[in-house]
Amino acid sequence: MSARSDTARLRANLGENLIALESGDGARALLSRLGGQLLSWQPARGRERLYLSERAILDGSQPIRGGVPIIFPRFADSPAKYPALPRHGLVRQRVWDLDTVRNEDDYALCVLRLGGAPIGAWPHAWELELSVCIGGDRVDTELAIRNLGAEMFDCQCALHTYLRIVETHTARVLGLHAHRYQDRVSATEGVEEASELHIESELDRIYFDVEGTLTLDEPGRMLAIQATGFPDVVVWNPWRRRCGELTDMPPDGYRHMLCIEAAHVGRPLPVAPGAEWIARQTLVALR
Ligand code: TA6
Repeated sequence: MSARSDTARLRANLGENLIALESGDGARALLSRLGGQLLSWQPARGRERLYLSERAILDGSQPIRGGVPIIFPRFADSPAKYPALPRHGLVRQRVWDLDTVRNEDDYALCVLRLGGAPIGAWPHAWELELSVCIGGDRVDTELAIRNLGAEMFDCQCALHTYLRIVETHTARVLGLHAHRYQDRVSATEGVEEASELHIESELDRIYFDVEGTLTLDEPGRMLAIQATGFPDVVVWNPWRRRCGELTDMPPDGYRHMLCIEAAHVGRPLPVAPGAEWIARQTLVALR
C-alpha cells in the first residue's frame, strides 16, 4: 500500500481524530487522538520509519495495530497489583484531548492529554500527557504520568513502538549485549550473549536496565533509539504463526515490523500523590 493511500484511509476512518504534523524542513508525522498514538513518522530526508498494519482497525473496537500505542498502567498480562486491568492497560482505545499543534520552520509539535477517574480495576485518578516533536531526522516522544489522587500508585508503562523494517532477515539490533532479559516465548531468563540481535523466529523479550543507545541497522538504513527515564526495552516480533493469528495484521506483516519499546515494566513505577513522572524516547534516522 502506498503512503498516499495509507493516509487517505486514515483520514477517511479517523476524520478529525487524525492530526498531521509537518515542519518546514520536511519532517512529517500523523497522530491519532484515538489511542493517543503516533501512527506515521517520516524524517526530513527519508521514508516512513513506523509500521502501521494495513489491516489495523480504526473504529476504536480494538487498539490500532502499529505506530506507537501507549501502554498504561499495566503491561501485557503481567501479574501486577491490579490483575483486573485489561491487557496493556486503559488508554489504547480512548480518545485523547488535543492540547497543542504547532508546525514551525524547524520543528512540529503535538501535545495530547488524557485523564481518568478512579474505576474498580484502577482506583486512582490520573492524567497522561503525550508530546511528540519532529524535526530534521529525529522524533522525540515524551510521556508524562500525573497522579491526581490522594494515594501513591504503582504502574507500568511503555511506548509500544512498531518500527518499519525492510525485511526481518536483513535487520539487526545493536546495543543489547550483556543485558539481563526475560524471554516471554520460552519463559526463561538470561543475559544477552550476542553482540547483535537477529530476528529469526518469534521474539518477545524484556531487557532490563538498558543504558546507552540502541541501533537498528539495515542495508541502506540505520536508526538510533535512545530512551531517558524508561529503564527497560521490550523487543517483539510475532513471527509467522502468531502473526497469522492476528486478524489485524496481513500474514506477512511480521516480515516488515519490529517492536522496540521504551518501557518501565521490570519493576513498579511509583507515582506519589500530586507528582509527575516524565520519560522520553528519541529516534534518529542516521541514514
Ligand atoms: O510488548 C510485547 C507484547 O506484549 C507481546 O507479548 C505481544 O503480544 C504484543 O505486545 C502485542 O500485544 P497486543 O495486545 O497489542 O496484541
